Amino acid sequence: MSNQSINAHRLLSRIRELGTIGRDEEARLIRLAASDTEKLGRDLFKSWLEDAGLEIAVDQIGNIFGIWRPEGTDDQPPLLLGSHIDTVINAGMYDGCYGVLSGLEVIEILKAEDFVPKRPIAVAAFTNEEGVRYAPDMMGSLVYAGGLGVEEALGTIGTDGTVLGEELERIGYAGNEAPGFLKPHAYVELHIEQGPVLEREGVSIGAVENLQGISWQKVTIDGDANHAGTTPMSMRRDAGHAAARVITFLRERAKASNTPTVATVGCVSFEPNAINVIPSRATFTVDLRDPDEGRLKAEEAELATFLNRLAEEEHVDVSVERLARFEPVTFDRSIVAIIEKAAGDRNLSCRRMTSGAGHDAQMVARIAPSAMIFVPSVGGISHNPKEFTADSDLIAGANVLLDVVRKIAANVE
Ligand code: HGY
Ligand code: MN
Ligand code: MN
Repeated sequence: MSNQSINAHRLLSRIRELGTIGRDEEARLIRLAASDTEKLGRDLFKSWLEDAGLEIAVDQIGNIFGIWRPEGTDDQPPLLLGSHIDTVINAGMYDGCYGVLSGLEVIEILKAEDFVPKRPIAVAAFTNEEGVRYAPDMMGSLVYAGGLGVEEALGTIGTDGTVLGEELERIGYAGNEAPGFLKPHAYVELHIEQGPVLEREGVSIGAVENLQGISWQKVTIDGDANHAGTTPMSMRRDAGHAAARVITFLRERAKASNTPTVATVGCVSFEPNAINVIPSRATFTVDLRDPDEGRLKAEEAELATFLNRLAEEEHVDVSVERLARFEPVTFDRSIVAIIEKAAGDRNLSCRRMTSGAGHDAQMVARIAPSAMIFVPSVGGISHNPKEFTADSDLIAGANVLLDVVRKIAANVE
């Protein structure tokens, strides 16, 4: 067992410092991809990469890499660590940032001691993991893994009408490196669980062996605006009511199923959005997830059938736009085993698990053996300012990452 540990004070203070960047007047944390506030977070992360003496590279989709290339390792592909520093709206301060800053911390610790890796070690902050402003989510790592063309990604129109490529230019993170310029030997991502499992079972470390499939769609329902007072119920083409039926359909189906299927409608808007006008248009998003691809496909088909029936019954027009679709991913068994052993060597309880959330690791897994390490989320809360992980768990997770990196980087098999 290694007796070396990370510098807990440095890691925790960086997590807290980055957590102050991008707070609005109500102190809500909002660092949406390629926004002014995210630029400030990127600048801070880059300054820490510079302080650590790492080579810095930014690719054309704005992914930031800090690379440690010890003498004589250049003929080997790097071990890659990382996650993301963009956030959702009114976010917690650990989601993504914990993995990026722990990756940097591990590199700094190994660099400072006489550890000589057999390969370079790098840490990445991937662009637009959250997908809140520009869909799909995990976009930067998807482009990096060759799953989406960089020009197509840069041309993405945001929920605010901006163009991603122009925003990256504007904030100074439209890099020169071609996506995938740095092909990794392997990828390990440390992340908070964002769910209730580890805390409920009193387990310190999650060795994540797979990640569920994700289906994002935008649904637009068109009816007729009409007077709320004069229009008899039988004469209405009420887009708002039709949308409400879909939301209820999705929730009741997911709740009634005895499978891990989850369904969420996170965004809803009505037009003209006036108290005394029957909505002419309803626009909303549908997030469906399931660890089983067959079930996920079946849920999508059930929704499509319901929407057709709804159009008939409510005399409305329904259109659907695909925003994201990722199949379930299985991570690398040998890295999962290394994670389990590293946890055991530190006398930390550990269990294998599935990730309910999407992560950059699911994209990097397309081009290199990848796996994830989870630490507990208090109350299973995330994507919420109440998101919290105890310092002791944050430190334990980063120490497991340190040992996993030491193990993988010490060999060239
Ligand atoms: O949607 C997700 O699961 C991730 O937070 N982007
Ligand atoms: Mn995340
Ligand atoms: Mn997230």
